[in-house]
Amino acid sequence: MKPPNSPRANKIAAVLLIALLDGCSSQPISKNAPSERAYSPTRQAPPERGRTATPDLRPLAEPGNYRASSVSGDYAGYPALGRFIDDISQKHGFHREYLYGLFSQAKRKQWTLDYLAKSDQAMKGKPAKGGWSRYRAQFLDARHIDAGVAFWQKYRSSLQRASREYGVPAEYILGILAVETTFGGFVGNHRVIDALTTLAFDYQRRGEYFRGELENFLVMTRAEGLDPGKPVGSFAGAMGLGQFMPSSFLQWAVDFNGDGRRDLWNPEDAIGSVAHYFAEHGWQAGQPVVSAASGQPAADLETGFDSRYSLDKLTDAGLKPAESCSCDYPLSLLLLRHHDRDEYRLGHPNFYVITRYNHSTHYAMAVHELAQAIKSGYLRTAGGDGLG
Ligand SMILES: [Ca+2]
Repeated sequence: MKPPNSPRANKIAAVLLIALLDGCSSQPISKNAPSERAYSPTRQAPPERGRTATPDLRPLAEPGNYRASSVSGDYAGYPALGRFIDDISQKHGFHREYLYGLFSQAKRKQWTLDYLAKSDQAMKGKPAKGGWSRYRAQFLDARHIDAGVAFWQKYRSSLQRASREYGVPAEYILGILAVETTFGGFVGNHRVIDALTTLAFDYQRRGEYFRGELENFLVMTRAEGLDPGKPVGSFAGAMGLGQFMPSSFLQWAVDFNGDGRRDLWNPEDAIGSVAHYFAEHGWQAGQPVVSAASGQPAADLETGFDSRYSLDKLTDAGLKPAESCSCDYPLSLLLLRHHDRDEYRLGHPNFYVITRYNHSTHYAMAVHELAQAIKSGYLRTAGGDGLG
């Protein structure tokens, strides 16, 4: 584990995680703190079946060797956890003894709580001057771009198939995987059970959201035959190359390599899952993402990925699109603050789709710019073979 006070890790994590924490409950992703190696979950032999404690339908085995008559350890005596266990054992048919045993091993991550308390405070207020320059510099570099080109070469056929089936260009799938984990180089090193239990029961501001994710995590691990004590991810519980939260896994992960499992740590499944996520959130094939604009808009115009203006309104306010646009849909006005100037751009509906992955203008802009840079690099190495 890298030191949790690593400045770079903190900076990135702050921006990305707070976007998650402020987002709606469908938001899938958070940036992890870096890990030293990727986790590859291994499927366990299912434990024996046939327990007869209750006569209801319990077709799924409970992976991992967990059993206790009450919760001990860090989470002993948490009434909210007791209610949670009651709820999900009724709702999903988990044995209480299994959950008591599992949560007896869950660790309360004080570092995460301290870190979030500081980050919540630091993220208040308007974007700072130079904010975009600093954020961009963390991702738009040779390390991310070269890794993207190499990943494209290695998984060319899967990327081609995902683009064809879901209508999402390969470079945007790669942009996500680059920003999230540098293509699996940093998939997180926090046990997901610890991360989610801590945030579910000790982080009041988003406790309800994380209790939902904890429930989904238990449903996911049981369905996949994974010991819930094993997977690691970000300190918010996001997993795999694309940093899917458990709710996103259940809704949008796909088995893209056809081995019968949805595996967030498998590059091909990650490619298909990201493309599927974009398609389901309204990606429009062949449509623009961001366009440049010149001029200085009136000061009272709100900016950000969730602002919505007609092209006429923006033109009246003093902005000139760099290219002609027959945009008959709302555009968002994006403010990017460099060290020495402010820049405005126009976000098209596909830009908004990227923010469904992480509710942040900077995040989506970094994905877009990395997508373009990786595509240019790939085309150069392809020697004129074209995309695919
Ligand atoms: Ca698979």
